[in-house]
Amino acid sequence: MTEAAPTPGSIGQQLKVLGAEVVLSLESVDDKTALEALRVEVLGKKGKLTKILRGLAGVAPEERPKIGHAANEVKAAVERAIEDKAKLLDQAERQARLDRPQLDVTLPAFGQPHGHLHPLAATMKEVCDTLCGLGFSIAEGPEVEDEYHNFEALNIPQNHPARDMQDTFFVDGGRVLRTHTSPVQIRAMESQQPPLMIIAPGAVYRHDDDVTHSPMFHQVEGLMVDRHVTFRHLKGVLTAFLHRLFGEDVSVRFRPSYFPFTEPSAEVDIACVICGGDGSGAAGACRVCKGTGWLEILGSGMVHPAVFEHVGYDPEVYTGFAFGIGVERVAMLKHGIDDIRLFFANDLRFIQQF
Ligand code: 2NL
Repeated sequence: MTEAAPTPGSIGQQLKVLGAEVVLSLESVDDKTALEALRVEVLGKKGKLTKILRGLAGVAPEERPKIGHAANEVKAAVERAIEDKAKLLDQAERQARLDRPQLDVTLPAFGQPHGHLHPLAATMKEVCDTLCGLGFSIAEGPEVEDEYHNFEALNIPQNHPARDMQDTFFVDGGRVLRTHTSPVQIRAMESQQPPLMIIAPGAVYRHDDDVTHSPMFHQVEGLMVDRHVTFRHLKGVLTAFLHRLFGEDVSVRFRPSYFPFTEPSAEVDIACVICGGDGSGAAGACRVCKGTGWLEILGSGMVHPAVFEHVGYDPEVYTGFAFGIGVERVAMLKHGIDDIRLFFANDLRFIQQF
């Protein structure tokens, strides 16, 4: 069967049908993508309109202008309809945006993230708060000291190894970075008479740098001076201090020791906070106390009479005890940290764990 030759009538009919189809299709188009697809389907190079107009070839030449005119009208009408629809879609989209719930600027803001104390600052505060609770007051002094207050007044003689270049940072003019906070206590005794019950917290400096030593670290020293202060006061106060800091159940022991500025001197141990004093860990000996069951936590002693002479206290009238505790060491033992440098690297992955 051969196809009937196209007639002007049938092409005109097809154009009309196409126009009606577009009007109908537009009703169900509800976004820009579908609209563009429809435009291409009708007006595109390979679209329905082009396909219909191919039939013009078989139409008598004198009839062609009429059909061409009709085709242009349909094309213009379709373009207009699509343009109108696009405008409608834009409008609807804007309205939808306006209808969406608005930002309520009266709502309360999100809270600011809270920081927290550095583990060293927290340990320092705990140590100082505990000692203040036992009656000590805080004293402060310079970090750059003269050799007299850092060494001489503490009965550390000129040729003592502690004064060595290897341990001490020397500044110009015979001054040093304080190697302990004892000079703060020397200055306190120089400026006031007993009774005295002070602690000296702060940064100190020693020429030392490895896993357990930092060139700058922190110390809290304590000093109690009055008539009739004895070694029993030292033992009682330091035991109470350690029980408050590490728990009332922790065992405390005093071992004989030596410091130039105290006589007699004692080092104080507590039962290991990690293994509880039995010396064993997951794989053999406890990592922290090395299997001894004990941790050295502070140094102490009765103030040497030569120190009292230097500050003008009569050693026949006054006695006193003193002690020193390392803040980094306490923090490391408490948290099981094995490298002191972690405290000073400012790596948030470390700091935020506390
Ligand atoms: C330690 C040892 C100690 C002192 C510090 C002191 C201060 C004065 C007079 C006498 Cl003004 N003594 N301080 C006494 C004994 C030990 O510290 O191992 N610290 C971490």
